[in-house]
Amino acid sequence: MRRVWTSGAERDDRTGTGTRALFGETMRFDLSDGSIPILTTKRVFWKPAARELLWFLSGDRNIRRLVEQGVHIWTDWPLAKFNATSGETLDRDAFEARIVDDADFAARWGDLGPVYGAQWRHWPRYTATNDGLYQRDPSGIDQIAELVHGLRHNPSSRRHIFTGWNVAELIDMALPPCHMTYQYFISDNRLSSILYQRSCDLGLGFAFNIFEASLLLRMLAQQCDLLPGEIIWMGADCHLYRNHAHLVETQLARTPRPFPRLDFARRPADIFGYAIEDFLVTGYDPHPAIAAPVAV
Ligand code: DHF
Ligand code: TMP
Repeated sequence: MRRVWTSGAERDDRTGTGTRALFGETMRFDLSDGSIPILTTKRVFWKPAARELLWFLSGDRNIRRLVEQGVHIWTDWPLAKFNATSGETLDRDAFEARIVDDADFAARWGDLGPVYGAQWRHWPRYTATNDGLYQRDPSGIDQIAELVHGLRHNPSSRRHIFTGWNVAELIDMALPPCHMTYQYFISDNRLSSILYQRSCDLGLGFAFNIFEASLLLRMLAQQCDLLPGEIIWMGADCHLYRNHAHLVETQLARTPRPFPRLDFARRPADIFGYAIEDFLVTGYDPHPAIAAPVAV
């Protein structure tokens, strides 16, 4: 954050907010001691982040299940679309109440398009029919199930990858995936991962992204009887929004504390069987939370 803030290039951006950015940055975190990177220079609400990961893994693409659980992080994008195109105007609370109370309204306005969960679990596949046409297989390819199968049965593979970057469907997504490609590597019975993130909001999104990628690594390791290794985060456009000066300067003035540790309450039957109660985070003693506006 310090390097981006002091030496990043000033850039205009899609949201009109403006950023300072560096391109091509790497961070490495050693997870082998059971620690988990939840930032300590501000309180990170790790439960909403864990709920987001579980929502991705369920294959869902509608904000309704998130909103029902009190997770508001995806509401602003469908809300902006609603206010711009429906002829009605609602504030955030009223929009979320309609999403929860009215299933038809949620189906119409809460859908984000074929984002993360849809691609992770149901990447579209087309099969040839007898008349030489192609027909869409409605369930698609389950990249996560295939990943687990590959980690278990072909540990030395160099193809342990899943991605949300479905070029043909980007146009239908509320936002093209930011944390877009995950790759895994097994050595000495330890599972490591690289996350490639094309665009990173270091003030808000990053804290969620690095925690969720680490949590997923730990879940995969548990399911495949592996130990946790290292997580390597690779960010392309790494930026701080100009209106996050207060957040940045406050975080930079604080001294980081040790990361907490993560344990599991049980071992679920498969990678899709985890619930929020299974994640036991201990020793998390962060500095206070810092509110900051999200650029929509
Ligand atoms: N757009 C931008 N500009 N930045 C993002 O980080 C971002 N992230 C998205 C979608 N679009 C985005 C999805 N993930 C928050 C965190 C993650 C997230 C979206 C928003 C967020 O607002 N976090 C606040 C509040 C957390 C809470 O309410 O629980 C934070 O202080 O961490
Ligand atoms: P972009 O699509 O124009 O790159 O805008 C997406 C913004 O959201 C950008 O600031 C990066 C940020 N972001 C994250 O940092 N992490 C995330 O998980 C998501 C969804 C978005």
